[in-house]
Amino acid sequence: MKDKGFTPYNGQTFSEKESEKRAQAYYEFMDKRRSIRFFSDKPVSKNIIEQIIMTASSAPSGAHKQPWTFCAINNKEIKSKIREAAEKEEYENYHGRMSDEWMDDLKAFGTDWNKEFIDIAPWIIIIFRKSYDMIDGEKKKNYYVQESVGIAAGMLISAIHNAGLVTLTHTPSPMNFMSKILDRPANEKPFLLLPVGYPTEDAVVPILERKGVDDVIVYYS
Ligand code: IYR
Repeated sequence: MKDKGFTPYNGQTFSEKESEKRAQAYYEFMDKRRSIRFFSDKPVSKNIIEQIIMTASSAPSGAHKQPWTFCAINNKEIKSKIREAAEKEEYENYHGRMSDEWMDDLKAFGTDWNKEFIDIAPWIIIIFRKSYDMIDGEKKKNYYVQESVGIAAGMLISAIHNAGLVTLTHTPSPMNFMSKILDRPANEKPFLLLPVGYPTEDAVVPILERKGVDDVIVYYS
């Protein structure tokens, strides 16, 4: 990044009471987010997709390199090609490549090799991570790429939820096929696939509990 100096920070702050209200309301809102496997084909506008991706791209990143590309796909043929290739890999995963322990851990979620949602959801977003940038034919290194792209993915998921849409984090493995189908350059590697859309009216989610305060927080006061 070119050194452009500094400017006053203009983010919002709130009174403690207002902060408490907002923190609790946001927690309650985010706690309603669920991974959804049942998508409706109801369209979602390109404008919404663009806004949620730009929210994700506002994520912090190592040396502000923003080492990501978001491929937003609503082309039916391309989605079908991706589904077909993803299912081929997942079929192998569910028929021997995943350990018994792993298969057992997944039972509660009812997942299998069928990835119909890739065809049905109006959009799929595939996030690519860039371990380096090519600038004027020169390799420029990026930093903390995995962390940076993980944070951006989390912000994307929050933005999708905020827009009243649903998603699912899908990591077909191995996933090099996505680079080929989407003709991505050598410095980009697939990171995560997210279908984005509306849930079907009869969508169900597994009954699960989230860890509580004492399970996930250790205070040092
Ligand atoms: N990639 C497979 C298997 C899978 C793995 C985990 I860990 C999950 O939380 C869910 C699924 C699939 O997408 O079905």
